[in-house]
Amino acid sequence: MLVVGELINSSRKAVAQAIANRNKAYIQDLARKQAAAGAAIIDVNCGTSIGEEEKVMAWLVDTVQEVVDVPLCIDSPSAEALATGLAAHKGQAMINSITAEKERWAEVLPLVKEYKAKVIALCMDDGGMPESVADRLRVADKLVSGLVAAGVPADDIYLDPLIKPLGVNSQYGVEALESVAALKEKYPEVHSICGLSNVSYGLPERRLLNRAFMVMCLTRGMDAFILDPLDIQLMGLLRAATALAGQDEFCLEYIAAARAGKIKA
Ligand code: THG
Repeated sequence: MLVVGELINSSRKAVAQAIANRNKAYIQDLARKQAAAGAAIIDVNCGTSIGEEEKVMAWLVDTVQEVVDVPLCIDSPSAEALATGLAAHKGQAMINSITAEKERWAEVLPLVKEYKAKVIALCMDDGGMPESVADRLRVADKLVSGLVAAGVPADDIYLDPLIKPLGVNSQYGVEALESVAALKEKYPEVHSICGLSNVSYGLPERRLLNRAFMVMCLTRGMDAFILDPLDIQLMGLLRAATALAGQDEFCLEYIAAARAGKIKA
């Protein structure tokens, strides 16, 4: 199970503030804590740095890589910011994200190839957000065949079905889960990933929904999550469900996490 730590994201007020003040200590503390809690990759997003996102992304990458060994997930709607982040990054980065939208595809694919990066591929195209399982499969087909044709190894591809808020439509949870299963069936060699927070948007006690949704996605074949690794309940469920799904030989990871105090009942 791959955990991408989501906390260094400027949509969070404290992070936006720290980035604006170039507060290295705050960012580095968040990086260390997430890596220690089990994040194998750390997402970095500075979308609120309007007009200077390119410069700030390079600073953010340097700042985080100064203190942790894990690779980063460079997260931006701006291809220029992705490029400066990737240029600053040491080791194999992950790109968040490419889509099948013509313009996005054309600007991000060259970066995936140049940096031999892992890539999150969102199941959307110029028709907008997917409306059904069939929509996601149709777009995933374009994404996977296009990426593989460009020489990207299947193992570096992470399909994101795009999770919509359950509060908007009570079938959005089921639709997402069926998409995960269908993607796994059709592309067994490709990974799938999602953020957990969209599903609970607008509902109370969001972490309960995020935690339940993570376990349900995992049972349908999802093998990576963008999440808050400092949520010890969430990480406990993730390690437990991974072991129960037969993906943790001799329960070694579960036992190690418990011994290190990283998970707790
Ligand atoms: N797929 C992909 N990328 C993504 C997402 C996804 N990136 C963004 C998001 N979803 C995952 N990242 C975050 C980062 C921070 C928060 C949630 C998701 C967060 N949210 C607070 C909350 O939920 O309560 C609100 C913000 C705040 O604290 O001010 O912290 O699905 N590919």
